Amino acid sequence: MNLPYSLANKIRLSTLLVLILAFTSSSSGENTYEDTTYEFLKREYSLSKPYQGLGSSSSSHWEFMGNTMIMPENIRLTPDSQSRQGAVWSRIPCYLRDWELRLQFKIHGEGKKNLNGDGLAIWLTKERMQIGQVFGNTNFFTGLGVFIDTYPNDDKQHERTFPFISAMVGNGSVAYDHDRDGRSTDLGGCAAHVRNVEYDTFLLIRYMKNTLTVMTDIEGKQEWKDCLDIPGVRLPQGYYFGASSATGDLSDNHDLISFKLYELTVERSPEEEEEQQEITLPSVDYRVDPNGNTVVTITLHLFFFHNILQISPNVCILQHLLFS
Ligand SMILES: *[C@@H]1O[C@H](CO)[C@@H](O)[C@H](O)[C@H]1NC(C)=O
Ligand SMILES: [Ca+2]
Repeated sequence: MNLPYSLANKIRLSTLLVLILAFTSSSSGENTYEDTTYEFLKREYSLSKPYQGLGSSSSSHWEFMGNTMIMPENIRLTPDSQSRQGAVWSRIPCYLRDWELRLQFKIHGEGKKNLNGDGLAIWLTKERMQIGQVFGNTNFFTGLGVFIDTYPNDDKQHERTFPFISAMVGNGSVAYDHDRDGRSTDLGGCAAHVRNVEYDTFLLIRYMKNTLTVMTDIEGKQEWKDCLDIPGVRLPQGYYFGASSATGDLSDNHDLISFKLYELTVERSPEEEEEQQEITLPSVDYRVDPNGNTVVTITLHLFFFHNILQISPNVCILQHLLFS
């Protein structure tokens, strides 16, 4: 090849960036994470069999509403019948800075593919215990919503496969557009075949140092697979965890099996401490372009760049590939 020197260099640099992204995205999550954090299960924010912390007495840590039924093996947010809505909400506001939620759920029903709905949502919001149009919760919410959307309402473009997992940060004045599956507000996501599967299905939501990470374990392989990773997510303290679900003309059983919240211990600089205090309204530093996610992708390149030095085996492979 007879490329001008600077162009060749540019190509080499972008190859490097692409490779860095490829290597780090497959391994950085677990590697850097396990070295720097400690996990503690927070029982007051968790739910597991036989769901004793869930009830209508004010001493219980969780409350339920709508069509929710507490069964021996799961919490059924909706049964497989039309126009049902159910939710569970923590009574205790969350003041944890860094946390990880591991959720076991099961979505199943009689309907054939894409003749089922509507899905399940996980929340960390200012509002709680309000029935509404967003998977059984109120619209114009303030905080984080992670959606397992099982029905394509806006399927004209066919560019997404459903079920589709996405996330949104609301500030109270932005609507989730249900008819468009939240496309104008989502921060990205992934297709996830979670419905009517034989094996156990899990979702992981991690909020650590203002980065929101969502992973799935839905293929029966006992391993986490990346779904989305968004830096610069700012969530105030004192919001409530919840899970909700709704059916419409189409339906499914939406079962919550466990909701386990872990506190993560992360070292912070005094500046980072101060920054956290100042957050009063949820926001995201980098908005996703509705036609693609270039903005976030570029940010991820830079975000991961300094981490590469910690992953020495990968650096050796990179050097081998680029300079041999
Ligand atoms: C809420 O978010 C929207 C969209 O990001 C933004 O246009 C609006 O200014 C925000 N509202 C406040 C009060 O910050
Ligand atoms: Ca939908």
